Amino acid sequence: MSYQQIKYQQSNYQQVKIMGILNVTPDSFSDGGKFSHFDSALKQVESMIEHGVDIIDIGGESTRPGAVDVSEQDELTRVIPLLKAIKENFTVQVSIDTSKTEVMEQSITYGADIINDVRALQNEGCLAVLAQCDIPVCLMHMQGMPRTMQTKPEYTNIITDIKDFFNERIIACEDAGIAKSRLILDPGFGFGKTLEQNYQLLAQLAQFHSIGLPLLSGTSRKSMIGNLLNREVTERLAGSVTTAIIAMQQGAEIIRVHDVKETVDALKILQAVAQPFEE
Ligand code: 9MG
Repeated sequence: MSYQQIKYQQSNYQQVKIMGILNVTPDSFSDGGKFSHFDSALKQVESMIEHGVDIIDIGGESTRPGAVDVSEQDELTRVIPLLKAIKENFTVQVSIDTSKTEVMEQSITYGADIINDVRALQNEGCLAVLAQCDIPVCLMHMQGMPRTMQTKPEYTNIITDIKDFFNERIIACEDAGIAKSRLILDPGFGFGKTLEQNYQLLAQLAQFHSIGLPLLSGTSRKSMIGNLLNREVTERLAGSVTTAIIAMQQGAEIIRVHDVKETVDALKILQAVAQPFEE
């Protein structure tokens, strides 16, 4: 089903969850490292909760195009104290955006609710770590690696290529002892995709429902918005909310965003028009 074919979505959008982004890297691409300090990060969490966030996604490694690798120790230092503080002070769900086994292990120990891995558990040891617990895990598609992924992304058919990747990762998870029911799939907007490919993916996101797992969509403030609209990162709110709405209409269940308040407002409007009305 393509976006053009969707007239009235069956969903009433009650299942949609908003995931708020909390980057704790000095070079986080759209907040310029503003929340790299502990106290301001906690204030940001408080504000996102006030505005209706469901999940906070903490990331200690920048995955923006061209980003350099971060050491395990640096990532642990950025992520774990914050995870502990959120768990001590709030009841919100916390997702940890990491591809490192040690960060996954410690995060699980300190109460992480979801592991969000942009490398889809392909790093050595990750499958085994996740097999030892029972929390959900998001498997994201990426062509290449962050340093080089935008060089020349190529697909035979972007939808079927990504579906093949998901099916291969689902089998790898099941073989390692991770139940399929724990998995969330994410096509990875901006991760090894051209501008046109990103919009093709967004238009056809609903195609991935045939795999039978929840979908996560993350377009917030990305270049696919900035390059189409010719907008700097600080001017991408309208584009971010619009792409979030389209993802929800395509049935995505988790929407990863910077602008929680505005996205929650948009979701409430979708929910209101999805209510049955008397004729
Ligand atoms: C960490 N991160 C950055 N962008 C992302 C996206 O689109 N999806 C997921 N799951 N994680 C992302």
